[in-house]
Amino acid sequence: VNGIPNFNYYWSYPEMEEIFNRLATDYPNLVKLEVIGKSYLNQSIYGVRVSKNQEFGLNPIIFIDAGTHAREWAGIQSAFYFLHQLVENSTIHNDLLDNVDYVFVPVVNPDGFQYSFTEDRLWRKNRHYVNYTCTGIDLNRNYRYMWRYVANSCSGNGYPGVSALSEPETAAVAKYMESFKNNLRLYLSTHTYGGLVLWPFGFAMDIYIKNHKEHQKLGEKFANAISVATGTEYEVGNSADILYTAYGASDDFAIAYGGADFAYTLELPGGGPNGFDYPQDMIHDLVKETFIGYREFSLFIKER
Ligand code: ING
Ligand code: ZN
Repeated sequence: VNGIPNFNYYWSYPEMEEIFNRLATDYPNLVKLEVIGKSYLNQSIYGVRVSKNQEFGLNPIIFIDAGTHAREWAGIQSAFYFLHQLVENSTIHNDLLDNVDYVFVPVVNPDGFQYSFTEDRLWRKNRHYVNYTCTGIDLNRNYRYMWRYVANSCSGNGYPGVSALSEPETAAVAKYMESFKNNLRLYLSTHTYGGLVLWPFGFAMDIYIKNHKEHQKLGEKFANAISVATGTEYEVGNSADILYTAYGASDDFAIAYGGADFAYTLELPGGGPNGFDYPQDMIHDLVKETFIGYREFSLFIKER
């Protein structure tokens, strides 16, 4: 079962859609596939729920998304591998499915992803046409908590849009996430690149989430497990402190509106000439490595 699907190359969006559908058909007792909304260009955005229970959400929920930013392909593969392992190797990973339910949104921004696949490898935002000079809203500046119209023109990479949740992609994820509010314990947003485990809040340098010590400790569990297994190092810390401040990011939203107790933005290691081009023949090792870290998150949620 390992190796199907093949993690040695970057999949196109149609290929991913095929895999979603196959997982749902092949594992009806484990997987529920739903279209949670449509992108600006009317593509389906998928939610994939994984649970051993027929009734979803009796257990604590881990919500994982990826592909918020178009060019961050390795993050998508990593979330996909986690999903694939839980479903297709469910016997081996039985411990991770006991008492924990999972929600995946593997590609938040399919329009941007496809554009980065075919037109501009380094595209980040969605494909919302704003005016003749400019296209695209940064979806990770468009969430509702502490959303600000920062003086950042639409041509910039961090353009937050005209209002919070103005974009169909963020609106879909927000609504979907809020539907799990009562049981959402951990939110993970997978990005690239930098080798960082970032915890909230991102909107200011001196405002930490109240359980920040626990965030730091759990983040270090992820980082240490990977470091011991492969030697890859992650830095763990507050996003504003160790990276930069950002208004309207999804992890802050997950805490403020999603009911999550824990939230992280993961920046997987960089690779290739521009950092976003993690070499295809190394993706399989990368996703196996990140799975070792995800496992720690699961065990923590399960045992707490
Ligand atoms: N990095 C994140 C970004 O949206 C981030 C980092 C997340 C900063 C949350 C602050 C808060 O800019 C990437 N690679 O997108
Ligand atoms: Zn990103």
